[in-house]
Amino acid sequence: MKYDILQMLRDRGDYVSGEEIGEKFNVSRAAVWKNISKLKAEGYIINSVSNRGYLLEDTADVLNEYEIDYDKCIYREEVSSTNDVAKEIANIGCEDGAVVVCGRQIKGKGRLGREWAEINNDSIAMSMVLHPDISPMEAPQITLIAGIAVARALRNTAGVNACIKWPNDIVVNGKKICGILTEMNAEIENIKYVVVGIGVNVNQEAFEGELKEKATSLYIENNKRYRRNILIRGIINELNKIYNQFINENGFAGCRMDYLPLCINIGKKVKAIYRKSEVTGEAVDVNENGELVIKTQAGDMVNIFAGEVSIRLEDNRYV
Ligand code: BT5
Repeated sequence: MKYDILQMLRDRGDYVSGEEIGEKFNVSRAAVWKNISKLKAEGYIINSVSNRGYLLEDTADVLNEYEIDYDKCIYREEVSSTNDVAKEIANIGCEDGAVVVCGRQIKGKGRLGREWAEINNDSIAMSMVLHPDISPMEAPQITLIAGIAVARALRNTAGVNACIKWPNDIVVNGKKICGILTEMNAEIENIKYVVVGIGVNVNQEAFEGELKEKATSLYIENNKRYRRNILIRGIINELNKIYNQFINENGFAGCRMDYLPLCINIGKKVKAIYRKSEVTGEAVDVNENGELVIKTQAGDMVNIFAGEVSIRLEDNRYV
């Protein structure tokens, strides 16, 4: 009911009297008022003026399942990590493409036990559950295609020059705006499910500590606030599209041409660190398996399957 009233106010774009709303939904004016109060408690800004009724100020960045408008979305106000909630629902059994979104994330995870900064209704944490019929060896490719989806969604909805830093960072003007964490539940030959977790910096005005130098947000880039539900819908649409392409058109090989133009490593001097070994050279390709190909100074081609990659700057520093 409350969302029907919300839709009515949104469609009208002007004051609507409590009487008219009550008549439309066949409820008392007190019931209308109660529903309006619930909407206000969710964060919607609704002006009420006696004799005129209610007016929706449609500027609030409210996040809920109604706003995200995706039939396989689960919204939670607060979670430790959306990836953990997604794993819980995947363990019980859920559809391909189910998405968990939250308002606050208090124990966000990066790779290898690292942390993702706390989220407090100012940015996006979301996780999608997928059941790809691929080998566990190929699962890291899901991170790469998720990168394509996020970069495209940020370009289309916010107009930023989002690029992918292999394998899992989305960067704008050299700073990280999004990180992707792919986790899976698998047996040796067979994947039960994959969870793709995506964290996007949206409305943060500044970052503290080590993130000051490294991180950016859409607000910092464009000096403008964004509505998270629009970005989330954009990411879900792009992710579903590229995932279908991945499944139906030859895996990552069929998405590689979509990936390469977005990848900022290519042609740059890089240093790759995987476990304890280090390779330096020029990044020349991301091959059909999704591996970063580095040409060393000695002329050897080394394929990097996973790990950290830093890009060398003019002054010999790596970022
Ligand atoms: C990642 O790991 O970049 C993956 C981050 C995935 C976060 C999402 S949020 C939704 C879902 N639920 C989760 O619990 N996780 C996923 P990694 O490449 O290891 O990078 C982690 C590093 O990024 C940290 O050590 C920081 O240096 C940096 N970092 C942390 N928070 C950041 C932020 N908000 N913006 C930019 N950089 C950040």
